[in-house]
Amino acid sequence: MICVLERNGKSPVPSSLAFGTKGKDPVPPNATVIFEVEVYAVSRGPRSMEAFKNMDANKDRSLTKEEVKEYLKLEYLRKEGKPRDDAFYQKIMDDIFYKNDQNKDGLISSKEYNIYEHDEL
Ligand SMILES: [Ca+2]
Ligand SMILES: [Ca+2]
Repeated sequence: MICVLERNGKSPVPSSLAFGTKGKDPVPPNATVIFEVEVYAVSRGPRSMEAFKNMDANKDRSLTKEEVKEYLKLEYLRKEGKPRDDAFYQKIMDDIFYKNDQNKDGLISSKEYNIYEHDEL
């Protein structure tokens, strides 16, 4: 099991920790393997009011599901240069609401968002 500490970008892994002296097709022996790490969700990035404001398109200090989803779409398009399918954003958005929408009114207020500011997410 390789623990990748770097969240973003590429993490070089020495051959001793990767496929070793034998290699593993298509990795040649003693190769240093670059694992590309996918960023799972915007919600796992640094949380700040900055991000909240970016998501809050109409500036009413609460996030609707549509606002969060639109933000995810833009973020992934920016990062990956191509859109994902709708179900992908839906899943992340559901997860964000599950964790943040404490009173389950379908909106994330700035207060609800801040409660989890110290969360590892
Ligand atoms: Ca809003
Ligand atoms: Ca709420």
